[in-house]
Amino acid sequence: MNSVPKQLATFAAVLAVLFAGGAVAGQLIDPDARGEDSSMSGHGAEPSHEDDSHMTSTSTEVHGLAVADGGLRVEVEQPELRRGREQTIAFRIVDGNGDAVRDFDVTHEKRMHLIIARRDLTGFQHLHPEMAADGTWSAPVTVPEAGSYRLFADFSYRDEAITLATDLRVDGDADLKALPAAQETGVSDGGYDVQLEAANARAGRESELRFAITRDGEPVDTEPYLGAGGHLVALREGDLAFLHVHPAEGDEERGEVGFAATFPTEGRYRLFLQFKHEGRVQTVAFTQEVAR
Ligand SMILES: [Cu+2]
Repeated sequence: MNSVPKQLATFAAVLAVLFAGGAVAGQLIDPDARGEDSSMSGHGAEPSHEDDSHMTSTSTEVHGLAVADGGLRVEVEQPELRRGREQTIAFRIVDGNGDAVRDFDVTHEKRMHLIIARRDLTGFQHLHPEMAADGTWSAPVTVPEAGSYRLFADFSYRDEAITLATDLRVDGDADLKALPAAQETGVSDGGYDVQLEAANARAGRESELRFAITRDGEPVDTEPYLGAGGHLVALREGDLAFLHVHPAEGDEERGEVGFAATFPTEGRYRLFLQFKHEGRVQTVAFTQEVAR
């Protein structure tokens, strides 16, 4: 796996370009020049809005807000799930002709990363579905709590990182939670203590996020998970914009996992750190405040 660091570096560079470039590119790119979107929204013949400062952080640069992007679309077979029972979630990624895409690139050891999170940023799940010959992805899933959820299909196609998202509904009355206040310590679902260091997280520039992992006070050296020391998903409060980052290179202090993340805007984000130890994947969540 000699190529992994290079892949990560490339991926990080792509992210950095996508997010760091957002503020500038939003001013430069004609939002009507995006092919499908312009015809769908009926703006093709209208003057562009590139001088409107509100356009600087549109979904053009922020991932995971749209069911269709980059000429592709996500279609979920059954977006209504029953609470608390295992069922199959199935979806396809289709192109402009409605044909299922099947030749995905491998990123982080998988061709498809499926993330599910409730609108209040609880109920995070990270799954790796399997693809049938006809291009249908499916995975068993159990969602214990009712409510409105987002499904994120995160993948790479023809060397372009794409995150498509759509709604899922889980039956029953939802007990929606306020986002927890920012806190530097958390406990994973398997009982590992995690300390977050994220001094000076600022919008639009690279921020370093370091997680120190201990169990019973002893530093824990994580095992490789998806080709790295840990995996981090960040979702923005309010719209669940999706930021998918992997460890920065060359940190690897004992018991620590470090990430370089570029948050597109100020605001609050929910960070979902996953790491592997003793063969089990641990998940722990943090609220991160990002300043202007
Ligand atoms: Cu994944």
